[in-house]
Amino acid sequence: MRKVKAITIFIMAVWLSLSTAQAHIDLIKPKPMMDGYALDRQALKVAPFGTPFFDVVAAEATQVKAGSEIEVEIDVYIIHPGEIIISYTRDMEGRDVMPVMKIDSMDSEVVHKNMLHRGTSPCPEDNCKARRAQGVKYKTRVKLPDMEGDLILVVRQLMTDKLDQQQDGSVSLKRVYYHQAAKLHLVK
Ligand SMILES: [Cu+2]
Repeated sequence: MRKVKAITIFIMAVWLSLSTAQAHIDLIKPKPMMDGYALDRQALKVAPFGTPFFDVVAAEATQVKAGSEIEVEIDVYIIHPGEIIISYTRDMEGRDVMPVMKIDSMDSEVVHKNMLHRGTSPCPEDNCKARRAQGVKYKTRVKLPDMEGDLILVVRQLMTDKLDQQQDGSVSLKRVYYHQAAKLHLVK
């Protein structure tokens, strides 16, 4: 187990040093496990939580009422055309919310598991061109599942201008995502 973890961390370190794209969102509410500028703004590239080198199991959780509706607020500091998706998992490794990395064609729907919300990314002044922005907020309310215990709320930005058409017609989604997550503790 130890060896596997060491190898995973090594792969992540190499991967982080090679990737050039930086994070674009910052979850304001609820409080995220890792902020949107963490690790030189590289952290959010790492699926499913955007928390490399971070102990999700030991992380502090925000207490909320099971089955209640909470407000989610995201600061979008780099604009891209696309979507904001909010989902959840009870698996501290998030295996059931891993993103899809390939679709059959540009028309294929990107499916997300355990989804609580799906909306269009904000485009100030109807301009979705990729650019820096200030004070652009994405706010929504989501209804949490009616269950007790720890839950990870996952916020995902999907950038549709980063879809890569492949030779065979399929589309790679390797460059389209940012992830950020908050740990919640649900009580009755
Ligand atoms: Cu960008």
